[in-house]
Amino acid sequence: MHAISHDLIAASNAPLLAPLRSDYAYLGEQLARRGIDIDPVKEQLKRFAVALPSWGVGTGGTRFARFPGAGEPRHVFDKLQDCGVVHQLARCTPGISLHLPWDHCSDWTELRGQAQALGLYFDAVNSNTFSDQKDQAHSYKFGSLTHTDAGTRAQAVEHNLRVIEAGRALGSKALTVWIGDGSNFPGQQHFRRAFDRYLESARQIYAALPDDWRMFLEHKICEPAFYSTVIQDWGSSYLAASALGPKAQCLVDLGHHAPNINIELIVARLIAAGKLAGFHFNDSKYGDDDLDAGSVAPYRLFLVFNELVAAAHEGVAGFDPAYMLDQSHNVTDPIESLMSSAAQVQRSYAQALLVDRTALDAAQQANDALVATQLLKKGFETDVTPLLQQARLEQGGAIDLLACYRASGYRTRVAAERPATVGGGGGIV
Ligand code: PSV
Ligand code: MN
Repeated sequence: MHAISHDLIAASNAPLLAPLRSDYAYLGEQLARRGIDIDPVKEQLKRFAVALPSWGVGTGGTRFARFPGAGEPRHVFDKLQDCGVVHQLARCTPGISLHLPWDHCSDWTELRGQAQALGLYFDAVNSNTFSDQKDQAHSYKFGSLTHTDAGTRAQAVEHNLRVIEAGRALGSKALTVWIGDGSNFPGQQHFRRAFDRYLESARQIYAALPDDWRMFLEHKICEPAFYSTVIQDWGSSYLAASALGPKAQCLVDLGHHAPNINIELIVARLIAAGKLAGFHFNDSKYGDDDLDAGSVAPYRLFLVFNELVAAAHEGVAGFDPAYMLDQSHNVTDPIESLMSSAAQVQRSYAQALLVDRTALDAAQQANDALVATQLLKKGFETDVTPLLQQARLEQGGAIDLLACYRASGYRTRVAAERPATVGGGGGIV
């Protein structure tokens, strides 16, 4: 069932075992000097999981072009198989987040069974009302849940209800709603009325949530609407989530903010308000670039995790964020990007776990800015690679993700079975 043989993983790990043993022991020694026991940190890392976006295993694109890679997944079962490879080697990505109707499937039970056989489960389900589907009665060109036309809004609500149904069959526990609704011209949209229409639609979706589900509201400052969006920032998201009720929370996609915004501060605010749903991890230089997590600004990712670890450490009530990657892979093999991004997110978590919280509290209390900031740097600058590798090894994963994956020849193998899709229409999705 598993796409990569255990023998191959073992063969790839074999020459790295002795060096890892000594690197892990040395890191253990260094941490012990800081009063940190390495093994419990490793156990925490083993419990860490970040979900994979089903759309992330296909090559992305830009509005200019898409350059498809070899052996791209043809349907949701192929996507599952690729996600299975990522998890087999990285051992921290057991959840998959589907997007409907992109991942349409006629038999959810079969899909669920297939996922289980690969050791995977279904994380939050996402509803797509930002593009038109074949045969749909009303167009989303001018919006979906907030459209001026009641029939279009009803169609978008109905779609979300169907996504919840699919999610129930799959065992998901959350619905993520991101809408592209907004405007391209000043004056095009009545801001307050559009937000009211959003609430009216969202309430109907909220009412259909099973008791043990959450609804994740994802904000985004712009794109595809470039003048205004209805749920443009965490403030709008928070207002909506508060109006809806306790099951509604705010999802933070790292690429969906104004440049230079202090994301970790937003995260802290949402935690304090009990409204942090979770994350879509990716990285950016300019806008919603959807680059690999931590590839541009790893310190920012660490600072986000610093807030998360602090909240867990302080036992903030109800704190239970969902972690997911949301990236677009234009020039890399998506499996390689997803594996390394998952490890990067896990790395930030590990670094944040190493921050001396007692000393940080004291430095903050004493207004010792330099010591406080150095305490964070100490966590960030610790090379936690042996910790990540040892955690993966003990769970049956690969010490060197990239080398093992490339040695497996997986991409070449599936390329023979999956004909390349023709590149044509652009469009980042
Ligand atoms: C929108 O940019 C977004 O971040 C949302 O999460 C979508 O569901 C996803 O990307 C895919 O387009
Ligand atoms: Mn997103």
